[in-house]
Amino acid sequence: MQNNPFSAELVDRLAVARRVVVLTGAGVSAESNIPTFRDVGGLWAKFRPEELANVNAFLANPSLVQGWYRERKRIATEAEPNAGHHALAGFEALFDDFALVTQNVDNLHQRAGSRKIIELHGNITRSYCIDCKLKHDEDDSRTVLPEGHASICCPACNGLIRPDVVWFGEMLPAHAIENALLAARRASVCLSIGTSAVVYPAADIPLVAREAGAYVAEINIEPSAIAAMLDESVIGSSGNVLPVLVDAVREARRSMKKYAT
Ligand code: BV8
Ligand code: ZN
Repeated sequence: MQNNPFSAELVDRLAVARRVVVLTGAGVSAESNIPTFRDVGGLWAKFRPEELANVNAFLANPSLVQGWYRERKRIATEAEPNAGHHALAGFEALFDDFALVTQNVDNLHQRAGSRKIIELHGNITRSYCIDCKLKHDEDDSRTVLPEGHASICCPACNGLIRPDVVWFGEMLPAHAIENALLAARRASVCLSIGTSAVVYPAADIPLVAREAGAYVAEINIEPSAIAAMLDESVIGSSGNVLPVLVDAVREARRSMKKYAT
């Protein structure tokens, strides 16, 4: 095996696996020029999480938080999925039972064609009214900016519009975390890709998978907070490593078939 950053064991395990769970974080979108959260120059560089990504900050200064998300939504919409997103979209077809559990809200996995996605922290392309829960599309011409208000309000009840993302201190959507943990418990291989693994309960996913007997590898440009608890730490960027890993698994399956006949 040429000098791949990942082990032959990881390829072999993926080649025979039927159930795979993948957890992704902001690092997967870094090569699409979407700033990560905690890397130098990341989203939190200007603001701290407690300043923006929580409901109290939103209620205290709705136009600041709405503006921050509007800017992030613009960046995400203008960005393109990268080779790592596309490799993961191709990956799901290789397994009977595959779950792409993402912390990312940028919609790039969806745009790359992944279908078996579990959105742990929501999706920045969706918004809703905090009072009547009416779904809101930013381009909605009925959007009202009441006189003297700098924040976007609901055309139906004048309530504040918020992004459909999970803020700190908020529960994750019950179906999302339940399905993610189910997938982790039954997986034979788990990949944790582009996440610092500091946010919970998302960071539990690889640990639950390992606890249940899965082989767990992370792909990151540097070891994450949980690297020492995993079976393998692959150092490399997801846009480079993932296409090579998917090809290696396909190749391993081809040779297994050849020798099986
Ligand atoms: C909750 C959405 C019940 C909004 C986000 C247990 C223990 C400790 C703390 C807690 C706990 N349970 C709850 C908490 C509190 C809190 C928490 O985890 N705090 C942390 C900071 C300590 N969790 C919560 O509040 C969660 N809610 O549990 O409810 C509850 C409530 C109150 C009290 C108890 C229980 C809700 C968490 C969700 C918060 N929302 N985002 C938005 O996007 O604005 S979190 C935010 O961080 C994003 O979703 C992001 O995805 C997530 C994780 O960050 P990463 O994706 O990992 O990104 P990061 O920049 O950190 O790392 C990037 C990585 O990529 C790096 O490792 C880098 O090396 C790597 N990388 C860079 N380039 C590349 C690369 N890798 C590969 N290739 C590259 N090219
Ligand atoms: Zn409303």
